Amino acid sequence: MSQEKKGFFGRLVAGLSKTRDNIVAGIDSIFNGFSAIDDDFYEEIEETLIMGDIGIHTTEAIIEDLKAKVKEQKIKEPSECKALLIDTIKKQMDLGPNAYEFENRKSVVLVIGVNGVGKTTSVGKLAGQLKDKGNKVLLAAADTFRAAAIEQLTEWANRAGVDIIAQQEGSDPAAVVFDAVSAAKARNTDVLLCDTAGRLHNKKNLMEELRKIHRIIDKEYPEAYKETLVVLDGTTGQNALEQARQFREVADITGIILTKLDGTAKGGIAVAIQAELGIPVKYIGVGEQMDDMQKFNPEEFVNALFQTAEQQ
Ligand SMILES: Nc1nc2c(ncn2[C@@H]2O[C@H](COP(=O)(O)OP(=O)(O)OP(=O)(O)O)[C@@H](O)[C@H]2O)c(=O)[nH]1
Ligand SMILES: [Mg+2]
Repeated sequence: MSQEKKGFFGRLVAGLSKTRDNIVAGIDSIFNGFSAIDDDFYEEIEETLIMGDIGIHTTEAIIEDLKAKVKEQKIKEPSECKALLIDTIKKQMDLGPNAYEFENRKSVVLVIGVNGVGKTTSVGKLAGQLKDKGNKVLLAAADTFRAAAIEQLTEWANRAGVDIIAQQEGSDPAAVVFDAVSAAKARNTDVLLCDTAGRLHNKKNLMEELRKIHRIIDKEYPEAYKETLVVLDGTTGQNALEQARQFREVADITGIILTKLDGTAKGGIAVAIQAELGIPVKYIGVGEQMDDMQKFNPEEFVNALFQTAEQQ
């Protein structure tokens, strides 16, 4: 295993330690503690997955799939079910082939989400990482609700070494996006990343504003590839799922950035989001620094969650 990979994996595992303690310790004791595959065995697995925030519907689907495989492969030993369970979850989390297409095209990435989930931080991290890969990146400070929001994004732009388009506090966010799109076209920018507000006077205003921003991008930059990422705070568990549902009503969400997995017992929510909403988790945040965001790798994530022996 390369040094780089080991570093990432180590961090991922460390970041998910609480999740692991909750889910995996439970799962392991079930796989080792039962001598027969019976209803009690399945019930215990079900309960453990739900406790780990994988969600009722998703858990039921996982259990059904597991039961079918056990029957089909005539498995008798509870311990043999662990690999099957892991495979089932990995299959649910598949990202599809075009998950990161926006990196290779002239694109606009809109980053949305409720307040405090980590939008601005994620935009900053993404800007730095895309720039390092040779992309020409521009930021749009479309959260004009507070002056501090613009300052915070400006700091990230400096850290990442990319340009930013901003206006003063209280200006129309759609106008900022309009300016940013013009600048992106004029400067031959590869990726335009738009930070947005998470809090307005009420939720209706927020959703209206996002619709308006979408319209501007569609009208002024129809040739751009569009990516809309919803940021969800991994520590909020099932609430995060509900937020994703609400944002889906105003935008064609193409992916999720799941943040704060470094301090949560609820990483299982990633599985639930993918399975219940069909929206892929594309990035995970595991800290506050530039390189504390990683592309989501279902294989590694599920292995980290269950800490299978091969990673030791
Ligand atoms: N531990 C940890 N903290 C994070 C992560 N992502 C963001 N944060 C922190 O969460 C806090 C909120 O992050 P912001 O990026 O300001 O969130 P936001 O969604 O832009 O917030 P508003 O603009 O107020 O809606 C900051 O203190 C970040 O440093 C993460 O992956 N892990
Ligand atoms: Mg912000």
